[in-house]
Amino acid sequence: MLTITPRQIEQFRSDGFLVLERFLTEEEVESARSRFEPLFRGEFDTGLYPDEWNWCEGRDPPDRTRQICNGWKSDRTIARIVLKEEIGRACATLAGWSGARIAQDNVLWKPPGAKPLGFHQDNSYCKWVIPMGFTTCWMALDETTAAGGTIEYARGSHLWGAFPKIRQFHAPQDYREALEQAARSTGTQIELVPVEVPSGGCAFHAGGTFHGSDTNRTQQPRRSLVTHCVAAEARFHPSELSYIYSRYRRVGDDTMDESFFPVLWTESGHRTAFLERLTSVHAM
Ligand SMILES: O=C(O)CCC(=O)C(=O)O
Repeated sequence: MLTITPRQIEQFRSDGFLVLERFLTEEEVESARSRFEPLFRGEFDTGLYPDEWNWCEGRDPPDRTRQICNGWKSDRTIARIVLKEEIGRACATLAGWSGARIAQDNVLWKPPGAKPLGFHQDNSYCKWVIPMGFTTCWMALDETTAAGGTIEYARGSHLWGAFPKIRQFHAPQDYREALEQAARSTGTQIELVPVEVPSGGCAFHAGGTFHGSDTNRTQQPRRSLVTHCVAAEARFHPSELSYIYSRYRRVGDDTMDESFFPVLWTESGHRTAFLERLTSVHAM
């Protein structure tokens, strides 16, 4: 069971992130890794497409970081990990929320030689939600190193203010461009922290924390799973749209349906009922 201490909360609030060496079990790591090849080939065990499928074998250049968003809808093994109650509890505790629901997951695969993901703030992609703001759990499925293109955080950058979406997310020429512009405009020094953890380790980050990742210059793949949470009571913004996620909004109703944005944990004991069935080992 993951316990977040008051000291870790304090560290998260001052740095904008918190790194934990151990989170997933070996069995969870192995089972998740075994789903990457089928998923990116388009073998979806629930029969449903994910919300975003940014890299497909045979369609996209091999030197790109491969990404699927909301893989939980397509694959029960991924669901079992990214929808963990502990993730919801930890994100809510760090953010100071009374509960957390998932807005989006990421299945990320950076093979040897694959190019960077540009530095960005997650919150610039969260305008469609009220209250606006992600808190994220990033999980390593391989041992991560700076040379292997692990995620990097700019310490304290969640306190710099809000910046727009970046020009190019996948394989930009200069992956630090937006970070450097933001630091210049606020007159701040950049302190980069690469997350180097064993497989099964994790890091939590605030929605305002600048992060990105460089080319994988090793011979090992770098695979990660990510859960982006919003507050459990979050609703759709009445006018700001996400061209993908606002499609789940019903006419005249701003509630976020738990079928698509399940509640992972609340302090009053609520967790979306279907998660137990979806994520039980027997359902796989
Ligand atoms: O793993 C990476 O390279 C970046 C992941 C990311 O952008 C995120 O977790 O929000």
